[in-house]
Amino acid sequence: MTRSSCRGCHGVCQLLVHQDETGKIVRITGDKDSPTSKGYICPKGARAADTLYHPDRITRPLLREKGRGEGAWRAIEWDEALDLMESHFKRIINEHGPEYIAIAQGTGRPYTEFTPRFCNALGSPNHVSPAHNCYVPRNICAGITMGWFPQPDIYGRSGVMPRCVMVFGSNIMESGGEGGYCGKMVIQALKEAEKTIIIDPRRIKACEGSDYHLALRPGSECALMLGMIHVVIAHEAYDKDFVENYCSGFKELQAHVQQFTPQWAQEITGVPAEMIEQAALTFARTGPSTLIWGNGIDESVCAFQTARAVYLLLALCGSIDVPGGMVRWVPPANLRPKSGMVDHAVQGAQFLPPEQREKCISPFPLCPGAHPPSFWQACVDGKPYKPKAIWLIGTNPILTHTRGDIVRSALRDHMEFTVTSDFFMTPTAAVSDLVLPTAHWLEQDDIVYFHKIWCVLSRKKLAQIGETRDDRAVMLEMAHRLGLDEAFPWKDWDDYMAWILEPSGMTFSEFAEKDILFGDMQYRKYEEQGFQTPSGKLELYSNVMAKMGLEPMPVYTEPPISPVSTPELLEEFPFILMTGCKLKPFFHTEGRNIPALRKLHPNPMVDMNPEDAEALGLEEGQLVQVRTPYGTQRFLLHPDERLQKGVVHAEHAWWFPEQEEPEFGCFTSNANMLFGHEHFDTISGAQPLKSGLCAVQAVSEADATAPVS
Ligand SMILES: Nc1nc2c(c(=O)[nH]1)N[C@H]1C(S)=C(S)[C@@H](COP(=O)(O)OP(=O)(O)OC[C@H]3O[C@@H](n4cnc5c(=O)[nH]c(N)nc54)[C@H](O)[C@@H]3O)O[C@H]1N2
Ligand SMILES: Nc1nc2c(c(=O)[nH]1)N[C@H]1C(S)=C(S)[C@@H](COP(=O)(O)OP(=O)(O)OC[C@H]3O[C@@H](n4cnc5c(=O)[nH]c(N)nc54)[C@H](O)[C@@H]3O)O[C@H]1N2
Ligand code: SF4
Ligand SMILES: [Mo]
Repeated sequence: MTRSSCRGCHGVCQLLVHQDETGKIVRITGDKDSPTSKGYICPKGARAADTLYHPDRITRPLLREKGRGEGAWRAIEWDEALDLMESHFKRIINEHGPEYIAIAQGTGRPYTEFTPRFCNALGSPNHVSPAHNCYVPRNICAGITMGWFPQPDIYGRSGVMPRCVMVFGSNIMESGGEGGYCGKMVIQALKEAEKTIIIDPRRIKACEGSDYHLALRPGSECALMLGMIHVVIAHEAYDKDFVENYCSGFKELQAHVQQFTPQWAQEITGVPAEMIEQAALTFARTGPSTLIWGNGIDESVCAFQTARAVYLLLALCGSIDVPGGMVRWVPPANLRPKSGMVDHAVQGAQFLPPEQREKCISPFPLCPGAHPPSFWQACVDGKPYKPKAIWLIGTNPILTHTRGDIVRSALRDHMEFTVTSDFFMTPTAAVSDLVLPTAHWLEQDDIVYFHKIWCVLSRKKLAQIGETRDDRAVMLEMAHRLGLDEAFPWKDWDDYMAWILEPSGMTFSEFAEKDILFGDMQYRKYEEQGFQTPSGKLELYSNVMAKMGLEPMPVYTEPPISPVSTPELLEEFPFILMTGCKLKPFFHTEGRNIPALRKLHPNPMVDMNPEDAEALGLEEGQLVQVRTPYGTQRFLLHPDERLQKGVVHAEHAWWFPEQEEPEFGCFTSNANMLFGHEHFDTISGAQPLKSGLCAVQAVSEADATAPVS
């Protein structure tokens, strides 16, 4: 039995991996001695070996033999695959320039520490990822507002737990882990808190026993925050010492929010003014207060300003860098940083020449990397230019990005060379030229650092299936072949890990023995260091944004397709549509081909309030179509009491590995085909994936023969 750390989601759980005498992994269980997860394990973690040993796993590099998407593959040697990539990449760099090669990645997975660095070192600004819709705008916003990204102090390592916990647009306590926090630990923090405030259109599990559930209208988060800030200032409930000494722009904020009364917020959000007032005062007066937040905030045209408003509320409430509040973790000493959150240089922006940065395909000033919808469009129509090659590492954008049809056309019909690194033949891999077999976390030695900066965990290689390779080892080798040695001076993956550990004097096996390392936490670091902003203070009024010509004070933007913005659509599309709330058995598109997981959730579902379903004459399990101004997709109906009336939720990331290559049914129940490419957050490029309008209708008898799975 070996203690390792899981990467079935954003990872944080320490697990026990049990092997038989031949070394085969036979069972994976939770580790009750783990300080990060205290014995928790979810179905994805428990079934990790089902992915590892899956008969459909790609175990050798595969080269396309016929046209793209025709399903004809030939296994080749790694050297041949790497030669091919090297020659295409070199040719494109010479003929067109490095910006014509894009590196795409998915959400935070082990490769994340090298993908942006590789892209920057290559000289390409076109790093493509779902980050504009997830997490990173909050991170950039934090950088601008205070210089670092505050994290919830919910593990009690200081001896202090939060007295008030706010959960805002996040459901990780139900779905798994996120950002380095295990769902179980969030539940624990909610249990221990005196007061809990849940802000979510759905009555999620966290609402059970909570003090306040603010069931706002999807997309109206920023209005709610502005109303709460108004209350905290009007009642002088803010932390005067912190505001006076460590914040700048209070007068401007006070004047700005005067208009945003709880009554004003009630009209927009649908949350009663009195509840807004009480929740705001509770959050301010029951310190230390902390926050768990998520995609409910990110996937909106107001994502950036909502994040700004949240930081201002946290600052006013004195939550910043105090025990039990929202803190900046001190990473373990004597390890070189592996996270861009500790040292920006890790991401390698210093290797990208400024003139190359200018060529990034993104019309948005603070979009992280290339803006995916704009990037895929550019591949098809050549505006501003037409990228020629892409290396997709751990992403399935035909399903997870909007308009998979454009993504697919970009890959299949327009690129000169495409390579995908994955475990399986996915709808995205299926239209590539070359597919590289990727090592699973059970096949990796790792110093697990990415999100969990408050601790570092070890991961041990316990298996090797076929010729799979760690993405990072492959990027290292490609970097050497392309002469990117300045950014990648390490000989190989082991050499890199030895370099990370070097200041500690430990070898990898000595580190692996320890399993976990903690940082030596200090709080209120701003007292000595100030904040890393132009004024040296936490900027309630953002000088950086003002200088960029952006609104320096948070303002609310109504969702572009909503009962308020487009009342003329209501007759045809009477429901508010949220998409992609995370499902426990799956990690985005992963898990549909794991029988033990699929059994837990066999079909793509659309959830709606039971009264709405009844009014439409729809029943549990019935095949329905969800229609928006942009498309129609099919799901099975699930009457769900957690949803307020008038709001519908369609699951994302559905494909059917049991169906035929190359599509694997990726366009029948694809929630991302229900959106257009017109509406974005003007600052970050985020998309309103949780606040559209739709109709839900029964599929006619004749049509119902086309099943979803
Ligand atoms: N409508 C809607 N769309 C959404 C969302 C939503 O809420 N609504 N959520 C969005 C969010 S938050 C995100 S982060 C994105 C996620 O988007 P992606 O990260 O693109 O998610 P996946 O589609 O699961 O793609 C991951 C692929 O990589 C493979 N893979 C897994 N681990 C590794 C690895 O270590 N290396 C390699 N090479 N391959 C690996 C998997 O088999 C899978 O095929 O989706 C977004 N899409
Ligand atoms: N099991 C599992 N775990 C995962 C993932 C997975 O795919 N599966 N994905 C991982 C990734 S990449 C991410 S980013 C995280 C995301 O995890 P979460 O942040 O929890 O994301 P979601 O489940 O998409 O949405 C969270 C909540 O937002 C609410 N919501 C929807 N619209 C709105 C709105 O307009 N306003 C507000 N305030 N709330 C709204 C939804 O009802 C939902 O309860 O999960 C990670 N963990
Ligand atoms: S919550 Fe995430 S890290 Fe924990 S066991 Fe499940 S997949 Fe693994
Ligand atoms: Mo995400």
